Amino acid sequence: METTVYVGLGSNIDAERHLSAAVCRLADNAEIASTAASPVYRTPPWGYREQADFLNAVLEIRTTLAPLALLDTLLAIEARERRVRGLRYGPRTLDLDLLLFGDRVIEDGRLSVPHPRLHERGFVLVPLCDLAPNLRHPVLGRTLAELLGEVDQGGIARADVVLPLPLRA
Ligand code: GSY
Repeated sequence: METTVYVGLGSNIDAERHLSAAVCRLADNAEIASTAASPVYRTPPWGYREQADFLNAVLEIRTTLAPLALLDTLLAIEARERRVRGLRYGPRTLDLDLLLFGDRVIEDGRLSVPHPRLHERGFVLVPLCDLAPNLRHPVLGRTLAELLGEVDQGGIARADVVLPLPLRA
């Protein structure tokens, strides 16, 4: 069974290269298909402010992978892009966040879906709403467009970056 999943991408170290690499690596996976991508946004850092702006985007994928198998796939892609888990909110080559997995609510030791901070972050909601503004948050029951109306979107702007899509028809 295929599930529609939304994955957040973020980077503030050689960001264009790492986001593009993430899209290509996902395309290499036979269990991930039919992908759409949001525009890429330049966003001010959230949390620790003394660092470079991020590039953020969201991918819509369809997958036959189970949630934890998809999580492992995302972690493996982060690792290939030399992601080092240092300062909690510090600079990073690549962050791949599993935002929504169909309408599933998952609380596993390793994985919380919907992503627990999805509804607080403009850098997630702006690109997510480009793809699915009318989707309802499975826990909060509000549409993503409604949630976007309540967050700070200051400093978020379209970046002149195009991700290497489409992946696979
Ligand atoms: O959680 C993703 C990593 N991250 C980001 C990000 O992707 N974008 C912005 N703007 N700020 C961030 N802070 C962290 S941590």
